[in-house]
Amino acid sequence: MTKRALITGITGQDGSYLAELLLEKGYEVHGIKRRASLFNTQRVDHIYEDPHSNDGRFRLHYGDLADSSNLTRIISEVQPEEVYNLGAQSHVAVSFEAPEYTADVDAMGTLRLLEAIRFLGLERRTRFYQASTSELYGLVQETPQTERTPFHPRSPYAVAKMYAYWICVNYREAYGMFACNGILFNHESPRRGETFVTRKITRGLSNIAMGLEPCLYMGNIDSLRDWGHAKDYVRMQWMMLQQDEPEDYVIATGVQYSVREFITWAAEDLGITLRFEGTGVDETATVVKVEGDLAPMVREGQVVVRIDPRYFRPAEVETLLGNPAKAKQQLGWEPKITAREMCREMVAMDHTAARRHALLRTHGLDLPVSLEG
Ligand code: NDP
Ligand code: GDR
Repeated sequence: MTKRALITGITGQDGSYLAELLLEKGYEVHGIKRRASLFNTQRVDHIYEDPHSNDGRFRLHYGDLADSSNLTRIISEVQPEEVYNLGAQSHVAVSFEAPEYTADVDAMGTLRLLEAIRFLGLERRTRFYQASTSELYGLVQETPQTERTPFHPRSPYAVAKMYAYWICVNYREAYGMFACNGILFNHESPRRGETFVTRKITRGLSNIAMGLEPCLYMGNIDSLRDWGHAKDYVRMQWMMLQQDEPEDYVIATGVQYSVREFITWAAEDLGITLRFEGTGVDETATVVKVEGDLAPMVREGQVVVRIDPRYFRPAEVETLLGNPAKAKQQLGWEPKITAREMCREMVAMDHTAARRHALLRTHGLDLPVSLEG
């Protein structure tokens, strides 16, 4: 029998990869998309099928995690065997600007979904995946972090996600729901949102390489992160819901790099060698060598990275490093793509886009370029 899955956040990075994976596995995939004034389905357009055709296994429903009657109606209509709650205001820096909205969507939104499942009498039938996060560890209590490391959230986003984590555990304990938390460390891809640090770097340096922007402005480049590839991580989201017992798992690579290292890699992939100089807000990265033909508009001596304190956060998570031993031992999960390989893939895509843009510009067809982050 065809299994039905419902994905919140299907238009996001993870939602799009998870939808592809579930379709490959033969699922009927339903997703919740928000109404927006512009199209926001670019990441899933390639798998969108005509909703009028009877065998279309991919369906989108308008909805919002802030709207419980809408969530209840969709779950009632779809009767999903699996719900993946990936929808969230997922930007940590933005959560300091919009803390109440972030709490409403990330914390209460999770409760609304769980309650809808319970209200409809599906709590023993519908399995639930919650997109938990390494941000829960915040001010880290031990390194590397495991499923047993205490939490100390450092942003309105992380605090909201902490509520979501515990309400998920609570519904498992109180109502016997098959509800799991995936405590996922940072994961990226060419589909990563443009204001997260890795994508900001690969896109920004690619634009600089093609002369579309003069300089990349960054926040805290000493931050250390455990970066994996989103494709590897969505596989684990599905695996968690196929087990006999619901449990929580840390998903990470177990390797850590700094934001500065990631900048160096992306530059390298464009044939640019950088020298970092100065400290704190005065730190810069200057070009010392350009090789190959990927960065025709870059010159030796050009400053391509500067620090802008606007991107510092009121409270920073300085270091994160996960220990994925439980996922490896119990589920046989291991990441296949390294952070270095992922950076190369992201640069390749962003460089192609920048080259196309530069070509349009030479023909007088210009598009705005934004390096906001
Ligand atoms: P994205 O920001 O790429 O996607 C977020 C998704 O949530 C988008 O589809 C967005 O819709 C949707 N969304 C936002 N607000 C609402 C709302 N009010 N109602 C319904 N949907 C909403 O995130 P990722 O794909 O990177 O992450 C997926 C989940 O995993 C998130 O919950 C995130 O917090 C969590 N996570 C992510 C990690 C990572 O490194 N990527 C690590 C750990 C956890 P729209 O397209 O319209 O904006
Ligand atoms: P993070 O990801 O906050 O870890 O949350 P992000 O890529 O935004 O930041 C990582 C680190 O880089 C530093 N940084 C900058 N970040 C951004 N966005 N822009 C900059 O210019 C910049 N300069 C330095 C940050 O300060 C930070 O230390 C992501 C999200 O996907 C969450 O939803 C998810 O839960 C966690 O990863 C795990």
